[in-house]
Amino acid sequence: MTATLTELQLEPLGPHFGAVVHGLDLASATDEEVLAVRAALVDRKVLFFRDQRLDDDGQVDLGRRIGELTASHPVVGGVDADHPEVYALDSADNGFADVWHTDVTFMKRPPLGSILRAVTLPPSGGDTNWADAQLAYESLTPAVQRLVDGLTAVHDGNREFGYYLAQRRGGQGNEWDGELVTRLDPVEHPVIRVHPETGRKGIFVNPGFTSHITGVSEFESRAILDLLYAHLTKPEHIVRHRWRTGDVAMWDNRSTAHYANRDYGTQRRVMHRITLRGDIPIGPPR
Ligand SMILES: O=C(O)CCC(=O)C(=O)O
Ligand SMILES: [Fe+2]
Repeated sequence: MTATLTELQLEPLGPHFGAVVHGLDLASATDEEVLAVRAALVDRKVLFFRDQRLDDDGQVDLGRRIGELTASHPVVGGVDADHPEVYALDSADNGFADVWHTDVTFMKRPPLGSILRAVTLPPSGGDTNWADAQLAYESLTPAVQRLVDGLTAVHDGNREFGYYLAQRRGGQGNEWDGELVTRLDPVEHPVIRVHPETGRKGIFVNPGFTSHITGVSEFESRAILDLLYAHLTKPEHIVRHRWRTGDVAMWDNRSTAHYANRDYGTQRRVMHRITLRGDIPIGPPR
């Protein structure tokens, strides 16, 4: 039997990065279409699907067809008892993401990818931006690439999420990678990550969770991180999405960072996310 290669209708959002997938209903996609989406995810790094009709169950079902789901978050429980995999970001509950970050890099195995659905949107504002961490690495000069290639950084989730452990769940924690997380111990990851599927290198530090680079002075760490962040978030490396209800975004969390604009005042904005289980980040060979 010959395998059929399903062609998606992809509208690229730039020469390298981001695409809108047209003509695909995620709730009724065929296995071939799901495989094609999985391949496009690695290639375009962030995909957008308009006019979808997913609810929480549909979002979870879709995620399970693409990969293995994690719990909602290492320390934040699911949106309700029936959906322990769904993480809700609700502006009415202090759910904001207006710091550049890659999801959950403060754990040993950060997610492979995330699937985000717009549930309630403000009349305007609340756009989300993604940065292409591979394009950003590749557009550094070779001398700076050599400097950062061998570095390791510490990621610490306590600044953003320590209070959940301290207050919200009475120190109970949540489950991640089959273990109950009752403390957020800092973890180390390579500053430059080699993508496990393509071998491409990308910047894998982020202002949300990276605390410092190891083996250099605090001053050097700050300066190197600031250089990498300023470079990562150059407009050439960004796509920006203006949400409509029903939209779904899917990103490769191994090769991108993202930022949700907080420019809608006291209006409500609610987003539901699921994350796909990832692997331990690997750096370039020494
Ligand atoms: O609210 C958004 O647009 C993005 C939130 C976020 O950082 C995430 O879902 O991982
Ligand atoms: Fe995020």
